[in-house]
Amino acid sequence: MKTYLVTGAAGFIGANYLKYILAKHNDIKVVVLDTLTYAGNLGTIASDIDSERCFFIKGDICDYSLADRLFGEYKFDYVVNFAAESHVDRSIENPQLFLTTNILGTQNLLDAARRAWVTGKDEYGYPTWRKGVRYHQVSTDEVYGSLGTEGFFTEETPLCPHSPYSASKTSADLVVMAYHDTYKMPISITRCSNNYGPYHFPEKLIPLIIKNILEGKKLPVYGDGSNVRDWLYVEDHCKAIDLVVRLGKEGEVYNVGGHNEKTNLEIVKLTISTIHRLMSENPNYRSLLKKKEKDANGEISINWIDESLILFVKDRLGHDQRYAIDPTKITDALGWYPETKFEVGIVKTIEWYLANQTWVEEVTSGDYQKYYEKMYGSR
Ligand code: NAD
Ligand code: TDX
Repeated sequence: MKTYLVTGAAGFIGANYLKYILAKHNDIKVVVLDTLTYAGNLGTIASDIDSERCFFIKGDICDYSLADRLFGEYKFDYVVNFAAESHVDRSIENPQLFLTTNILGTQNLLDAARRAWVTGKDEYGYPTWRKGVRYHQVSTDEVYGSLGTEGFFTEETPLCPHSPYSASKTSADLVVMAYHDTYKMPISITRCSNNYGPYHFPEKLIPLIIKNILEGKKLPVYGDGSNVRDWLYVEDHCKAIDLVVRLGKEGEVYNVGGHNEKTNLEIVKLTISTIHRLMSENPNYRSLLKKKEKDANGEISINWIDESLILFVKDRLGHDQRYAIDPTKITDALGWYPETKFEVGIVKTIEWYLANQTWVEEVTSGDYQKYYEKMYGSR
């Protein structure tokens, strides 16, 4: 029986990971630590929490005494750190929060793990570690910076972050590696490309576009929409983390990506046409639209759901042009590959949002409206 500390599991990827490992492994216990920022929603994982296999603790990864108390109480074998401030645009507005959570929060967890897991010293003065423990850091392809039209990020690509968000994630990776090099701490790191799927907070491109279409709003595309992201279905990312935590080599970095490059404009156009198609095939979905004008058949009209909704807006400061991952290492070492084809994953994702509007309303009822006004005005 392994006991996990999973931080940030009330957010997008952490929640998907929590659901995945609880379904996949019967013989595990999981403690979720999440401070429930605007991006964390307890409702997302409420049905996963019980008093036998999955426990929830509301708290900050930067809290020193809380981390010590949890390590003492639960005797964790694995720490999987998802907790972070994750939105690039917000990092441009408030870098300090990103540096505090993403760097110092990581260091605090590493130190708590170190205090709990070190058993003694070897003949050279290096700490010795409890058998079978692992600290895993969930990182991002953004640490590598930006690509031109050619090439892919490998694990050897030099780190060259540009935004305050990616600089904070890079710093955290360096601290994690430093603990491996200095203390021989058993760690691993995964660096993944852009995820999409259920429970994605609607400040990020795909869920924001879906939400805006349903509300009849314009679809903001930064700059000329030519920036490229390498999209991966979130469950494939969760599978990769599960493999690396259990079977990946200590001290190693693994890149995780979908070989699925799309420009932002392609993503927005595909989302428009998919919603249009789903609403043509299933008119019941049209009741989700805020605009209730009728078409010639007396149905709620979807004639306006087209590319005229796209609005090119001011570019993101320091906007990285292209991300693309080479996942050869994790495929060769652990047999991982992106199982969900994008054409399938994007339809599944849009259908999930159409079926889960209550979740969207729940997570966007607080700070979201203020944030949206500030970022995009009242469009
Ligand atoms: P998210 O913003 O949806 O969720 C972050 C979670 O962390 C939330 O539940 C939030 O409440 C929690 N949190 C924030 N600060 C905390 C603190 N101080 N203490 C405890 N909990 C705290 O993020 P996400 O998109 O699910 O990303 C999860 C991780 O994966 C992040 O580390 C991110 O850098 C990384 N990542 C994300 C993507 C992506 O496409 N979203 C891609 C690669 C890597
Ligand atoms: O309204 C928008 N219009 C737009 O054109 C938004 C929100 C985004 N964009 C563009 C910016 C990016 O080029 O779409 C692309 C994707 O943007 P985001 O969804 O904000 O993701 P990105 O900045 O690429 O970062 C994501 O992937 C890597 C996650 O948020 C990070 O946490 C992860 O590390």
